[in-house]
Amino acid sequence: MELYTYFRSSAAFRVRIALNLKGLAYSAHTIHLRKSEQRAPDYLAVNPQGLVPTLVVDGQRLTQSLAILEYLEERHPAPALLPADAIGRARVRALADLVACEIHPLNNLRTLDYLRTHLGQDEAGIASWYRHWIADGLEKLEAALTQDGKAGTYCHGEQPTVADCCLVPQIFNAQRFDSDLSPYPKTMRVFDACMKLDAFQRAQPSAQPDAE
Ligand SMILES: N[C@@H](CCC(=O)N[C@@H](CS)C(=O)NCC(=O)O)C(=O)O
Repeated sequence: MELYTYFRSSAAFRVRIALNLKGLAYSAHTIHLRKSEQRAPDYLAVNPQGLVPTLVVDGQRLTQSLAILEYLEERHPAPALLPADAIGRARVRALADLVACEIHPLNNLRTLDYLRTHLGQDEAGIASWYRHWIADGLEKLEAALTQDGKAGTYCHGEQPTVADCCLVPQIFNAQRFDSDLSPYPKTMRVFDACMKLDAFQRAQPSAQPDAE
């Protein structure tokens, strides 16, 4: 498998974690988002959305990190990253969506660039926007992790799931923008437990070949 990735991309980070947890080897093609390589014709021919990640499997190009995680789960079911029961799967997918659909798009590179270039925001304004949406989302994630007693060492019980694949990169983003994470003790306990695992360590930005 080939993964188009960028060290700081949290969506690519999700896929790197899942590949590592499942013990799947891949070769990395790095796309430098800050140099706008995602919009170069060569890469648009791979992924017309101009986003990372893209996973190439047997010549087929897969896009959208959550769809890629679902593909990996179907094709390589062990170790499972979704629970065995349907209610559990819905809970895990909801946690993953909370991060990937509610928090991440608001703080994506192109969103921040639009604030900067079209709406005249300076770096302080952008950081304020970023931290606002992190706090809004993590408050809801903390409530979701604590309210039903189904979180354990990880987001759902005692095995990492796709929810953890989404949570950990989001916390890295929050830390990069100096967000206050003290109001989210359960979330941070899960984050700390994940980061004890080799699969998460190897997937983190500083461990990537294009790390700066
Ligand atoms: N929903 C997409 C989001 C992908 C995405 O936004 N990737 C970011 C990096 S985390 C990107 O490529 N941004 C480039 C840009 O905004 O121009 C997914 O989950 O794969």
